[in-house]
Amino acid sequence: MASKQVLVAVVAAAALAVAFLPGLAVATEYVVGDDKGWTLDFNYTAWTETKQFVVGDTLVFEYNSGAHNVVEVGGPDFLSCTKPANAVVWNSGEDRVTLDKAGRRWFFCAVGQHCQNGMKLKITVLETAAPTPQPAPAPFA
Ligand SMILES: [Cu+2]
Repeated sequence: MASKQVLVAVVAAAALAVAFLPGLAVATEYVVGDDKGWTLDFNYTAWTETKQFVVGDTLVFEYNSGAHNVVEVGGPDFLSCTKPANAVVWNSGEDRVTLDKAGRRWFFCAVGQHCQNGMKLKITVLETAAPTPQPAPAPFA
């Protein structure tokens, strides 16, 4: 019986930890594409759909520096895969981009036809993590 009580306590503690996690606001580092990195033949749209980006988080683009690069552009240039002359370009092969403000950001690889072939990443950065549902407040007594 004692072991069952211990189990209940552990489960309760874990539930509490999960419930308070969003409040900790720990900056998260996202390796773009996870173990695949920044590459061709990867669906970055699907990748972003499972993430929630918040101000203070960091994107890390990992790739072979001779094969790819990372360019940050505006929305219209993102759609047309156009790299403006004044675009910010990263090419270290391990580029860290801090998400320092809320809003949309657009990145693509400007090597060859990589952008046209889907090597592009669009994200939305939130001011704070989306709130988790809270229990309704107790009615006034
Ligand atoms: Cu590329």
